[in-house]
Amino acid sequence: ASIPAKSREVWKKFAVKEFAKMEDFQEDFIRHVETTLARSLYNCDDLAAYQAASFTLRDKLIVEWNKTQQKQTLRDPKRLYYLSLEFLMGRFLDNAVINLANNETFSSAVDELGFRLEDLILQEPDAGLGNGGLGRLAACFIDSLSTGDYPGWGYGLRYQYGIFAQKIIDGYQVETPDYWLTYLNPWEIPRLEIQIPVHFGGHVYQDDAGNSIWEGDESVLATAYDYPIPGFQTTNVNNLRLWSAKPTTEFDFNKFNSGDYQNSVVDQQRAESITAVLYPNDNFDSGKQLRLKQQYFWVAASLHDIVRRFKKSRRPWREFPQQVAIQLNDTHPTIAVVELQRILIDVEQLPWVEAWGIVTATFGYTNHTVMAEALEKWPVDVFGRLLPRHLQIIYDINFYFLKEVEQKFPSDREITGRVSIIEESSPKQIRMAFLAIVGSHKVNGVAELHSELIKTTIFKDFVKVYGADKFTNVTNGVTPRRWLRQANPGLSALIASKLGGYSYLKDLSQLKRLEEFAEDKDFLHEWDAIKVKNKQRLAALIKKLTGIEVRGDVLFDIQVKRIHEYKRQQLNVFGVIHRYLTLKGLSPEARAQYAPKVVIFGGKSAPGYYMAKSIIKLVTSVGDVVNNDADIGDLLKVVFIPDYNVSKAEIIVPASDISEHISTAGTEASGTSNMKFVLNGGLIIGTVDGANVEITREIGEDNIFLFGNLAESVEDLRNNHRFGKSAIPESLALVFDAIEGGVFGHADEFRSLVDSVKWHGDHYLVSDDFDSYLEAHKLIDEAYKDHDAWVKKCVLSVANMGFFSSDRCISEYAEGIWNIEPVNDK
Ligand code: B1H
Ligand code: IMP
Repeated sequence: ASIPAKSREVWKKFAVKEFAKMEDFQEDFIRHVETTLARSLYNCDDLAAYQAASFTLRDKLIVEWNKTQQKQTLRDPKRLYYLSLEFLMGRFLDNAVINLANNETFSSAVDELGFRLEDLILQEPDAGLGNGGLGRLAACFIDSLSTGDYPGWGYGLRYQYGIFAQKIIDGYQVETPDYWLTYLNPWEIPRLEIQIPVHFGGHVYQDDAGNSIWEGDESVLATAYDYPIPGFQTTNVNNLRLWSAKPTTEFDFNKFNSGDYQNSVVDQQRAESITAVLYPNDNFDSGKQLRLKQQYFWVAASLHDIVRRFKKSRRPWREFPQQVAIQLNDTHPTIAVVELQRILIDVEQLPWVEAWGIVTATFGYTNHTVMAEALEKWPVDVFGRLLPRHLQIIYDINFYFLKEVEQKFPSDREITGRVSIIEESSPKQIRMAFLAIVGSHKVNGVAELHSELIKTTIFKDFVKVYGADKFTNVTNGVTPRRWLRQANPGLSALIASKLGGYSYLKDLSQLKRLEEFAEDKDFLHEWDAIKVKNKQRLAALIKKLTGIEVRGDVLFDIQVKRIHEYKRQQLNVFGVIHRYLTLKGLSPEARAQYAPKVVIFGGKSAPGYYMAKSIIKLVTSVGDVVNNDADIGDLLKVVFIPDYNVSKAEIIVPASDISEHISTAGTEASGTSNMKFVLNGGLIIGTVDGANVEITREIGEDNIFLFGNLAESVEDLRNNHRFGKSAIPESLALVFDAIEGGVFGHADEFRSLVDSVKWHGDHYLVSDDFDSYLEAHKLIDEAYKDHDAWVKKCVLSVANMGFFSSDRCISEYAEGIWNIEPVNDK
């Protein structure tokens, strides 16, 4: 309800003011310490100071948030809703300072109050509501939507436990829960008055008019927490709305009347478990029933909110797709397709065909993986018990779809079985990716190679059914605000000094002008000095976290990402072992020909993923041997950084000379850390996979170390293994001999790692790519010796990375898929 006209003068008189001056900020800060936090100058520690500083910025954000939302409500443009089960946001304070305030002014204002901004930033726990690339991509997209003035909302879940914290104990990964909400969280605005009922289970019956009525037997409430998302150099502030599950205030009177008070409370508490914890799997579908409940809870609440907002402008339903675009981040929100159809036919009483036309014009689906074990399927019986009406609708969708397919291919009797949304296996399963394709108007992959692969492999029959135009590519990108300005203040300032300010962070193609400085000795020198500083910053972190001392002036070779067989950290560690054995076999003089190097690993394994955990153990065990070998000294150090997360990435990424993106060709859909590393002036070693292909095209073949077999050969190579036609190369055999000989501790611990290559078909083609991998590392060693030439390569690479801004990515989605436009006063 809005304030009556006669009272508005009072409101305007006391509206929150901008803070232009340092003193304004300090005044607000102290007010928050004394009132919001109920502290004083006698008991204000770093935590309280972090909170007060955050509340101060948040006030400004909320003012702009309100203006943005009011403007959007008034203009009522088409809006984009990004549905993602993961938003891997990291910290907010640092980002808000960069986007909202003058960094130096803010920092000295904090200084004068007796604190250091860097210390306050460290008080904030990461918002780790995601697993890896997919979740961080959603976070970058939200940032770019705000920066580009797009009317876009994110919808997700407010997990109480984010991705677990990883401890390394005796070389093994141990998971501990990430309860990140211990202290007051200044970055969220609880909207506890928003309470959307969500139902599960029950049964469906027909009423007298023949309508289907779904009566659930369990209800919970979805309540909203809003995160204002600032843009860079704009006043536009979008909203990320995360849902939290709460018990209904209604009481189960049956239990109450039978005197079972205790149990009726227990039932209510169960509601909260829906949003308790993020499933810690990356590229893997665990198929748990609670996960399905999370999905429907989130989708139902989000659609309710979207439909409510649409209805405010009293437009006819057929205009829904002109007002609303919904993007499905992977198949996790696919039930939204069914839920919208249900709302339209069961609640709004639209005819099926009209409703289905609206649904399919609204949704877009982004696929992020071709790996079989990651493709979501739900057993029909599990699904039907939780969502009986939705199951009926899925059968109807499939019925109409298959009829269409039959008409189109009357002589092909197999195709309907291949494209059916229901897999006729036992048990029968719902193929969520197929449902997402049928329910959307566009399907996109996340890098060129990947988008080609989905058309020729997992979705090839759908290309026949719908034509190739339904399938498109939008290559991923990353936000240069967090991944350059925030992570690497030194380099971004140097670039700003050459390009005339920081506007390049909003138009990353401006980096191209750095090419003019590629021969400038002073510039190259400054550039290199920044890299060394970044490496020293990382060396200090390594010392703090692992106790291992590494030099800051040697080659840093880094692989940080989720631990996964397809990402092939095992290839990397086998290569490290090979280098170690080679060095050991040389005379001290010959050894001195090698440049010293630090090999750094980091990343989490899914808690139940045995092979990934073995890889971690092998890395730490190799480190224990190599780092303590007097023959080796500084020539080789091996480090595993525990608990890799967004805020650690901000320190690690700017410190690489070389980073590794070495997945089996055809398995990594895109990768986004490859982009972050190159953007920060590191070179990469990689396979011809994911976005490595386009990075190569942009920066030039001379500036990247590519190796290994191509995606097109993978099937044949796997077959060769199956029929005993491949041999382990000599180089790798030596590595296996050392492992099996107990050089790195009990061979049994690494048995399955070695055997999967030697005896079990080497699915990830480690043996096929090993020699080529070693060759690429030789080239790296050579290239690094000519240091000036190396730095020049780095500069030329950065100059050509403009394409990989998530701003470019969002503008492609906006034009090609969402059909939305910026809302601003320009
Ligand atoms: C990516 C996932 C993923 N692809 C299932 N698929 C999950 C699948 O919890 N689950 O069930 C979680 C995550 N994540 C990644 O997406 C790709 O592997 C990367 O190559 C890509 O860069 C990233 C963003 O597109
Ligand atoms: P929603 O779209 O209804 O969720 O509203 C989101 C925000 O938009 C609100 O919190 C207001 O800031 C703004 N808003 C909503 N309705 C109106 C209106 O009628 N006039 C101006 N602003 C509005």
